Amino acid sequence: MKTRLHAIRADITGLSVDAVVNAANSSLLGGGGVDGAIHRAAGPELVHECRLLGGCKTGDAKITKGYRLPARFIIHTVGPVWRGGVNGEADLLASCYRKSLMLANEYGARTVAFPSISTGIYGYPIERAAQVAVDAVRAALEETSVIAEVTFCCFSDEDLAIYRSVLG
Ligand code: AR6
Repeated sequence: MKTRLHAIRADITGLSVDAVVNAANSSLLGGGGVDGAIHRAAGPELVHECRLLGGCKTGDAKITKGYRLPARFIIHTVGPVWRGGVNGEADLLASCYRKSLMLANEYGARTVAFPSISTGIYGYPIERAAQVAVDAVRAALEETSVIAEVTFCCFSDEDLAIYRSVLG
């Protein structure tokens, strides 16, 4: 099966996909950026479930229900903080995409949307992050069977142009 990869500009909280990915922090208890938007839109029950998860390591991912989102699941992953690129950032970022897709596959999510992990508050340069994201998703899809569509959900036209050029 050939999985469709595409990039759009949208607010990820409104997407009708099986799973949306959240760019969280290791507490999993909410924050700013896309994390704050997802928690606000999903409602207060989300943080109750997150409290039971015991946090999440950088590069790892955990799954919850989607609550008031159109998405059935939220996959919470913790991207690396950019520290110049020589501290394992690319491997950790790739791991976020890979672990998120493995969880989506395990839970039967056919359609998955990612925000541009680490490129906001965590400072990862967008061009580099987009290349890591696309490469990691393509590689992980070799090991999944149920995922039919992956959406890169960009928040600005500039980010969208970069993702589209990386996707080719
Ligand atoms: N839909 C899609 N993308 C969004 C949305 C949205 N509603 N809101 C923001 N973005 P960031 P990070 C984009 O900062 O860099 C939080 O406090 C945003 O423009 O959300 O991984 C967490 O709790 C950018 O392109 O995540 C962590 O502490 C992308 O989402 C920390 O921020 C990621 O930006 C994580 O930082």
